[in-house]
Amino acid sequence: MKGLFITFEGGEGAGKSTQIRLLHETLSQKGHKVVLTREPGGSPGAEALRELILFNEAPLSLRAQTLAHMAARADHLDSLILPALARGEIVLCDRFHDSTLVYQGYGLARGDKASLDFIRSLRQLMACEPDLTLLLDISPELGAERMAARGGKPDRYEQEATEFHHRVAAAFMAIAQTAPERVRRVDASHSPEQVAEAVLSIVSTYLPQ
Ligand code: T5A
Repeated sequence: MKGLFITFEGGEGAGKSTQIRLLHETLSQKGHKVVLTREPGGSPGAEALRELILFNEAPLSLRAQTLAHMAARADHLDSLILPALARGEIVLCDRFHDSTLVYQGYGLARGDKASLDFIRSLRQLMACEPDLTLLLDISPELGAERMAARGGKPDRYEQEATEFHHRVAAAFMAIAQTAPERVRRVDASHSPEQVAEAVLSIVSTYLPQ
């Protein structure tokens, strides 16, 4: 991979979409070629799967949800992310592998070893890891307040109980602690401008001179 692959992670309402948009604007203005994308989704096939994963009311087993996220990711990687990286571009992706480990592995499966092994083995098969992951960290309560203020139809995971979102927050923090060379935590409780400044100061050290 010649390009730079940056992912944004965090719980509901952490401000990922806001920050990834601001970073996209800033980097594009500086003359970088930047692709802005998201998961689940990002390519036509993966966006179709997104609807099924997030908004279809039929229950999906944990393994089916995991495989559906991975299937969407495979299409997204093959048709958008890997070609952009091969062209030397910067790819900014709203959620990626860590979300699967956190939401399916720790949120839904509560850290069950067989489920974590299942997810990790699929992740290994995908053979694509970000160069940098920005973890936008806010409390589940503040995230829920922001989501309530924003409104809109809640998806499959937003409807989960408060304890689920606490497990998600704890799992993201654990990942940041176990992979400090890749994952950088950003305090996302500040204003959008302050968070954007913190994000840019980290990203700047990864940019080609
Ligand atoms: N998922 C995803 C899995 O379970 N497994 C997986 O493998 C993957 C990839 C995706 C869902 O799928 C799950 C995780 C998710 O539940 P989504 O619709 O793509 O869902 O949405 P999320 O990624 O969850 O993002 P959200 O829509 O929840 O929020 P964001 O993007 O973190 O936050 P944002 O920027 O939209 O901001 C939310 C509100 O807060 C305001 C914004 O204006 C907006 O109204 N805001 C701020 N307010 C005050 N101060 C700030 N600093 C603010 N920043 C933003």
